[in-house]
Amino acid sequence: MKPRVLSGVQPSGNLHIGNYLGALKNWVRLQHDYECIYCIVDLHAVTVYQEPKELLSKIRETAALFLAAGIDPKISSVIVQSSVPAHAELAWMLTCVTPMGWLSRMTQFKAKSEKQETVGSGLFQYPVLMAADILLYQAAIVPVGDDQSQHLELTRDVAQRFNSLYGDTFVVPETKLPAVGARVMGLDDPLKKMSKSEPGAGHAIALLDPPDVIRKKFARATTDSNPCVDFGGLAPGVENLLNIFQAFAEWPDERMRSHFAGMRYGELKKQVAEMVIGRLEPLQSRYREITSEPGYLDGILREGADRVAPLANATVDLVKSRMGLYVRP
Ligand code: ATP
Ligand code: LTN
Repeated sequence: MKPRVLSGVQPSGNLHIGNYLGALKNWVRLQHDYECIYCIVDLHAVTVYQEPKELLSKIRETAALFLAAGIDPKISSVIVQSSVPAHAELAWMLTCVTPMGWLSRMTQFKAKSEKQETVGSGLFQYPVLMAADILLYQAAIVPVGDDQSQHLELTRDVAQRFNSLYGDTFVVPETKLPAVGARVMGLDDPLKKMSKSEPGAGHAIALLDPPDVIRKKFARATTDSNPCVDFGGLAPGVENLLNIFQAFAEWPDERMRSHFAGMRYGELKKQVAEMVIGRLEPLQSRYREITSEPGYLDGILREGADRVAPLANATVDLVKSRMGLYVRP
């Protein structure tokens, strides 16, 4: 049996090249060597308010983008988190073994709760639900961007704590970060991670942005007051542009240096934009195909949920019996 991989993306806005380079691109590569489950984590998205009508269309859009990026539903399971109730069920049991102190150290909670007028307790519990997503399937590997490393450490701690309290139950998962593109920064502010929920029009390149919009956003990207690329002292904005290019082009460091050293920023921005446009073009045309076929997406999501539900239910029953809860005969 192949080891299992699980990962997820929130349907909380427009997916961007950070999501692609940090997560989706790696997911596609792992499909052939592992049994993969890729999840649209709608229950995570509602830890902050989402407009109901928009959320539903974002769930569908995110699923279509998974497929357009190259996730093959014949070999990988694509699921919507809330359609497999065992995620929420296991999350409750794990909540009971997770000390509040561990959760209050999470930097994402601190950052997100600062932006809210009232903070729902779901936002605090967010990493426990994420641990449940992973441990439910006994996943060995979790491919994510760098911002999720702390949540993954917590998942490992929760698994180990449960195993030591109740006996060996969970596989303790490993984090898998991409070599380049693990942390794509905002184009308007290269000190901030590119994020779906940042409002600025020039902040992120969405996967469905048309070529002209991509060119404009790169043309306006923040650099510094130098005229050209100097590898001896790269400004964060310039380093970010080079990283984006390298992650898409998959060029080695030496080629990057010899090609870009001394290049004027205007030309650098043009070349990065054309690289990104060229790489997104096949994804965008597959997206149009997928979304023009009525019923196709729902069929994939139903199949995915049907395929994984028995695995998920078996773990919930195992956890119940370990904890001494009643397991329905
Ligand atoms: P939100 O702003 O709603 O929190 P997000 O843009 O941070 O959204 P998530 O749904 O939280 O995106 O993340 C999905 C996946 O994309 C995760 O694996 C995450 O690590 C990765 N990811 C998100 N932003 C980046 C980024 N800027 N660079 C690299 N990877 C990223
Ligand atoms: N918290 C993650 C999304 C997420 C996830 C997961 C990632 C929810 N459940 C399980 C990997 C495995 C984020 O990207 N913000």
